[in-house]
Amino acid sequence: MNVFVLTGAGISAESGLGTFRDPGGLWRRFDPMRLATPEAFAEAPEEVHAFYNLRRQGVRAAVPNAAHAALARLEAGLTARGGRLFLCTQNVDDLHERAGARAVIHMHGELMRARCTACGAGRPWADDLAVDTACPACGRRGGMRPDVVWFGEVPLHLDAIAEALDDSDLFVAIGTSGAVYPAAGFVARARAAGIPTHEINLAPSDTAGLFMKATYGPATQAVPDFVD
Ligand code: BV8
Repeated sequence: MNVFVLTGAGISAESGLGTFRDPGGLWRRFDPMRLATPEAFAEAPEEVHAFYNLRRQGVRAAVPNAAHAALARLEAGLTARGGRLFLCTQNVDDLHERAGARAVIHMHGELMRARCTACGAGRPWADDLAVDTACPACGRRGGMRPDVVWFGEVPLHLDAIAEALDDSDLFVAIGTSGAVYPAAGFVARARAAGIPTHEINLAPSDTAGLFMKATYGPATQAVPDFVD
């Protein structure tokens, strides 16, 4: 059996990482257009670095929760039976990996990586970034950025995602508001292909009406219940 799981910030909420659109969420406190676009980085790189350095510290302090662990178990179980879990996350944290997931597709990039806009070199990065951070590959300063996908930038791995989605026997969305595209459009693509769809969330998402089944509750309870 091939299962496609899309996760969002809600799966990391109980690990202490903020979501984006819940009360007190990141995009409720900060303007994404001033912090999560290429234009914002060009205009105020230090402000953008400060925002992502703070979030990187939060990710380092966070620990994976029971929902991340349940998905790692699901991946191992499906693989052992000749099936597959395609774990696609909108999240830029590394909690799926730290919970033991082996193949995680980060369609919005990874906070624990940095990339040089001058030479394109990317690498794991756990430290703070600043405008004068020199690129370890080309040495230039002023070009190192968080290796995440900002608004207006093309998400990563879209071809592999589309292929896996079309080839899945079940589509599950976990902890996402269904507010950001193209990820929010995946459920419609699954339905059009006749693939069963299931939403696991704290509350109905913006695309709740497109799911055939739904389980509402905290991910640390709902996801293990679904998996085990
Ligand atoms: C694109 C990475 C073209 C960085 C993020 C105008 C100009 C340019 C683009 C657009 C535009 N208008 C619209 C667009 C498209 C835009 C978009 O969708 N905007 C929205 C806001 C309308 N999208 C883009 O720009 C994308 N690129 O379109 O390029 C293209 C596309 C395809 C092909 C070719 C070209 C790029 C989008 C990526 C932006 N990067 N983040 C960073 O993290 O800083 S967005 C950000 O939102 C995060 O990635 C986040 O993951 C994502 C989605 O949010 P959620 O994960 O769903 O989080 P949210 O807080 O919203 O919801 C949390 C949910 O969890 C809630 O439902 C809550 O109930 C639930 N929950 C809470 N606690 C729990 C829980 N559930 C369970 N248990 C709990 N305990």
